[in-house]
Parts: sequence; C-alpha cells; structure tokens
Amino acid sequence: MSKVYLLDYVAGNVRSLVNAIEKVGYTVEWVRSPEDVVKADKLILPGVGHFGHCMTQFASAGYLPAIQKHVDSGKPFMGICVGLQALFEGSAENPAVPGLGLIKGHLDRFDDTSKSVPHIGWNSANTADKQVYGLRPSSKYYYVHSYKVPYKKGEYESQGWTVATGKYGDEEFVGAIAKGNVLATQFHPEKSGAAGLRVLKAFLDGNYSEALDPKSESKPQTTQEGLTRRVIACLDVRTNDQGDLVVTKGDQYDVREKGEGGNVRNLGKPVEMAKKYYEQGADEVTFLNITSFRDCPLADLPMLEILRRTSESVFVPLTVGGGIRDTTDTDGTKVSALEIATMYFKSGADKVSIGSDAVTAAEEYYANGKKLAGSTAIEQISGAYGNQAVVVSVDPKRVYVSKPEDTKHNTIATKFPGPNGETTCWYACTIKGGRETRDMDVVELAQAVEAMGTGEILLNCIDKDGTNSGFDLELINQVKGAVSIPVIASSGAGNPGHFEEVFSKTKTDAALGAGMFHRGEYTVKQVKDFLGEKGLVVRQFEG
Ligand code: 1PR
Repeated sequence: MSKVYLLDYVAGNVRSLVNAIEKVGYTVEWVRSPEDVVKADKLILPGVGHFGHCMTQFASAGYLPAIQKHVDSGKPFMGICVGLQALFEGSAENPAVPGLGLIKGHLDRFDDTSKSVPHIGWNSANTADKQVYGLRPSSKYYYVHSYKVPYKKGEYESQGWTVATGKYGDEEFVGAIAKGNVLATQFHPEKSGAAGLRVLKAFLDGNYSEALDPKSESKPQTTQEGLTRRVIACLDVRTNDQGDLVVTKGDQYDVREKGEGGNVRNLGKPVEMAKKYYEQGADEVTFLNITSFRDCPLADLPMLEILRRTSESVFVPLTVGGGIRDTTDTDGTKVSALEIATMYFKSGADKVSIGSDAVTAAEEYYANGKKLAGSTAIEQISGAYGNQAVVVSVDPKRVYVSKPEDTKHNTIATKFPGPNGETTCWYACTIKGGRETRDMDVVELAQAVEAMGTGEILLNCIDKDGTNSGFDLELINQVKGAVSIPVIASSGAGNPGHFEEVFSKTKTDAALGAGMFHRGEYTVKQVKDFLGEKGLVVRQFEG
C-alpha cells in the first residue's frame, strides 16, 4: 500500500483525515521532524485553528525550508484549511506572522455585517470548465473558517494556478487552488463525504486532470452557488436500565416511556444510526451524551469508542456533547475540560458541545463585569483548537411575564400567549438537562459565550423538544439577532415543512432534527429533497 506523510504540527482532529486516507487506499506515516519531510514522497499539511499559532509552531520547529524544498522538488504536496492558508504570504488573523509565500496573496476576514462568521458548512469549490484533482462544479465541500483568500479573477491564474471558488454572501473566495504537484483546499476533504474522498484520492493517485463524466455531472451553469442549508441529525445517547448504550429521545427532555416506572426509550444503536443518517445525506451528526456517564472512568468513556467507530465510516463533521467541564475522575484525578475535549478530538470528533458549564461560565463573566477569565472550558478549548471546535448547547425554557418591565431579562412579544394570556416572554437558560433553571436569559448567554470564543450555538428549546410542532421561530430570531456566530435551530421538527419554515422565516444557519428521523417518519433525504424543491440550496449525498 502506498504511503502518505502527514505533518501534524498542531492539535486537531487528524483521526478523520487518517480514516479518509485509509479509505481511499493509502497508509499514513507521521512526520515527526523536518528530517522526516525529506523521506516523504507525498506530503499532506492539515491544519485547523489560528494562522499565527500554526505558522509560529511550524517555523520554530524548522519545517518551513523543508516544505519549500519538498514543493520545489516537484513531489506531491497538499495543504488543508490552515495548510492552504500557510502557502500565502500572510493573513489578517495575525499580520505579524508571515506565511510561506509560495503564492502571492493575503487572507482577510469574512465580513460579518450581514452573515454569520465563521463560514461553516457546505459550499462549492468550482473550477468552472476545468477539471482538477477530482473537484466537481456541482459538488459541495465542508468548510469551516473565518479568514479567506479573496478571489479576484485572473490574480492567481496569472501566477499559473487553477482556482476553485466558493461564494459566501457576496464574497467570492478561494476554495481550492492547484498547480502541478501542489493542491491546497480551504475545505476539509476528509469531512466532505464522497466528494471530498474523491479529491483526496485524485491527489494521492496523482490524477491532476480527469475528464468529467457528462452523465454523472451536471453542467456548471446548473450549479447552485453558495452555502447550503445544513441539516443535522442529532443522537441523544445514554445508558438504559439494562446498561446498554442506546439512542434515546425525550419529550420535553423526559426520555422515559409514559407511566409508572417507564423504561428509557431505546431507539437504536448510536454507530449504526449515525451511519444511516450519513448515507441519507445528513450534513453533520451530533451525539449528545445526555447523562455524561457519570460513574465511568474518563478514559473508558463509551462515547470515545462510539466516535472512533463512527469516524471510520462517516465522513461529515461529528459533534459530541455532554460532560465537557473540569471534573474529577473516578480515581480522584482532576481532569480539565480541555483534556476531555482532547480525548474526544483524538477519537474523531470535530467539535465539542458544552451545555451546563457554559451557563456557569457566563454567570461568572457578568459577575466580573464582562471580564474574560481565560480559564473557562470555552476559552481553553477554543484557544487550543480554534473557535470552530466549540459549540454551546443551550437548553432554554419560556418564562411568561405580563409586561417587559416586569423582568430585567431580554423579552420578546410572542404570538403564543402564556397560561394567563401573557403576550410577553423571555427564555431562561437551564442546566443539568433542563432540571435546574438559572436567572439568565438566552441573549445574555449567547453574547457571553460568543465573547469567550464559541464558534456556534446549538439552540434547543425545552418547550418544543419532541413535540413535532415545528421549531420555535421566535426564540431563533431573538438569538440570531443577538450574535454573529452561526446558530443551529433545534427542537420541534416533525416534518420536512418545518425545516423549510425555519430556513425561510429565520436566518438560522442550520437546523437539527432527532425524533422524526429516529422513529422513521421521514429520512434526511426527504427533508433535503423537499428543501431543494422549494428552491433552497442543499447538498445531496454523493455515493
Ligand atoms: O450540560 O454540558 O453535560 O451537556 C448535556 C447535553 O445533553 C446538553 O447539550 C443537553 O442539551 C443534552 N441533554 C441533557 N438532557 C437531555 C434530555 O433530553 N433529557 N437532550 C438532553 C437534549 C435535545 C436536543 C434534541 C432536539 C431535537 N436533547 O438535542 O435532539 O430537541 O429533538 P426533536 O427533533 O425530536 O424535537 P452538559
């Protein structure tokens, strides 16, 4: 089997990349020092997180001349995400730190005045009429980044590069760039399903240019530009009364069958279900470990094994939540939230989702006059792995009041009056799976966690969870209006129409469903087909 060398110079989820490389028939060797680069025939430079941090690590370890030499020798080289950014001269993310400068140009930040930043989700890498390294104009690829190489027609082509572009709002950016032995992608091929695996394989096979199959490939002009609407499948996982790890689903967070001594609902096996949703076209899969496996040694967390197995066959982003906080292991050892997150990332997770601990951290943030502590789980994990790796999962509940002045909290005027006809409400944050309500509203929480470095908000709603009555559009609009990071709408989806409604009536960036998929009422594909029929841009599963 052919070998490919991976230069893992910063922390990140490289397990998925290794899995993807193995899936397309290659084995991985690790580069441990600049001397190892010399041995490499094919070299891949993956990267997530901060440009400055990556480049500094990279320069101080002496890799820059080694890479330059490798590229100059004509041997295959691929950069992924920050690995693409490293090839340019510099980035506004850290102007003091130079890039490799193999390509003349600089990165700047996406404009967040009218869209969410980071740019997270599936977008094009369109080479128009050219075919380069398996890239197809009609395919969508998974991106997650705040800084981009702006695309100006001719600028890179005049340096001999072929450019594949994506469009976010009205900004056109470089999604991938190639010349001879060099391919660099801003997107993550290892997280881009079959489309990404095809690019990886074409690069490793040295297949620079392969003719498009006109039967399987739509014409570039029929391609829908831009970021797709993300549909996420969520699996709440816990141990049932028999001790088996099952996917469960509650009604307003109650996961037991109705009636005295009801059992925990068992809707299936986590790994099998994740694979099923991937094959139906889910853009991401989220696992929420809803009981945090309280009595289990951390290193044996069953969720680690679930991630390891899932990431072998599911090539879309995986998020894991539940129990991510500073904690004490069963043997009394103190373990930080960052260490727990690291275990998850090493096992194949791309993002961790923090619930209860985020509320506590936000309370401290306001108590300290909006001063960042630096020590919270959100700050520690986003500092080490980048903002895009941290999701905050919010579990809010409606609280009705007669009029806005009756509370210090951020209220909304609601079309759904309360028990006494109240038309004003606010959303209280809860912790511990909704069992404890705190004196903090969703706007306060969302703004605090955004300031701490959260990359995305998973916005559940206890009132709507499991009701099949549609998303809480009022809640989603309130939170979307308060932050500029992406928001995932969650709770209440009962049919494809609810997804269409949330995308057309709010500015949500993604929508998540659980029960309707688990009970087999609808597939993810049916949801996406429906959205497509309504004219929304979606990604369809490529086999
Ligand atoms: O507090 O950091 O340990 O995280 C615990 C995590 O577990 C949180 O993300 C919290 O939302 C979740 N959680 C805790 N208890 C429950 C429960 O159900 N008893 N599940 C729970 C939350 C809600 C959604 C659900 C959507 C969509 N699950 O994720 O998937 O509401 O459902 P639907 O489409 O069927 O309506 P920490």
